[in-house]
Amino acid sequence: KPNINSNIAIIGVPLDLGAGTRGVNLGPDAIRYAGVEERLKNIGYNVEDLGDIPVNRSQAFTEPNSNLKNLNVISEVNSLLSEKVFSVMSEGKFPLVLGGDHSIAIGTISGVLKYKKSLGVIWFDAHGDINTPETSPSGNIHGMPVAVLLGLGDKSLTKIVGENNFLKKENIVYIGSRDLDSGERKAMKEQGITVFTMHEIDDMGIKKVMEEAIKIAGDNTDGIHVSFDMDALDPSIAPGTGTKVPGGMNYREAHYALELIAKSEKLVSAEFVEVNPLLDNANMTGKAAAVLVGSLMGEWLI
Ligand code: Z70
Ligand code: MN
Ligand code: MN
Ligand code: MN
Repeated sequence: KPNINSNIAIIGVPLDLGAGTRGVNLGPDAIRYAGVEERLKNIGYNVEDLGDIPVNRSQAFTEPNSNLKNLNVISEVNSLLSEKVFSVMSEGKFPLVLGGDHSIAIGTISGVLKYKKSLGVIWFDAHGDINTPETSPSGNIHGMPVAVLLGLGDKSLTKIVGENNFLKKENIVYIGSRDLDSGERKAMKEQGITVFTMHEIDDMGIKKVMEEAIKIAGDNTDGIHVSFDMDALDPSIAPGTGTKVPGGMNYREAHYALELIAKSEKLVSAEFVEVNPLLDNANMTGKAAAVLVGSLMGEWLI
């Protein structure tokens, strides 16, 4: 297997308060029941499941018309997650975070950034997740984590990342985009962020796209983090997600993309998010996530 940290710590984050649709809080268990821990052990990893970050739902839905819905609970969960990820990395372990809605990337990636100052991020998603409270059409914070990680947005979220700790715009790359808000397109253009939409995957092929993405995230950085939103996949193979967008990555493209990241030997952390068992078909999407984790960790590089 490729040279990836052989000690994995699984962290579940049963948070759905950043999404507009309920149910991704059930995602961590759906991926667990799909056998992710067994799979990793079979490849040869030492795996320990640290359980879930607590989510206090009694404080939720107090301001339904806010442009930062459930900000208080989401800030609290992400602060706890950030500390947990940092402590896991400090102990020499690989954090594998299971979501949950994509707002948890604020906690995961800020935690990794405390340990790896210059981090590259590969963001698989149909969406841009780079809205600010000013540009967001929904007020759903899962549409905002990239902005927060770059230092834009509400102070109570950017402070979790920390003033001198923000992600650098030249170190993030998107793959699979096909549903971007106009404010997001503007932000991406202004910041000069590399975006491989489905057009580039069709045009260049997934191999060439990944070679360039791995260069952007991996050259001159301390490692690569993979943030994988299950809606990057075509809804026909991942129906259990809240914001389905047709024309996504197919099964083999996704597996091959993650295998190339494994092969780069630069992977330091990962998260799989937006699995919604309430919208799924017999845990198809939870299983897809568990199998994709295997590919990312080098299951087929033998
Ligand atoms: C839209 C918004 C979104 C999912 C991200 C969608 C956000 N851009 N939805 N991931 N599943 O509300 O900001
Ligand atoms: Mn949404
Ligand atoms: Mn997302
Ligand atoms: Mn998405």
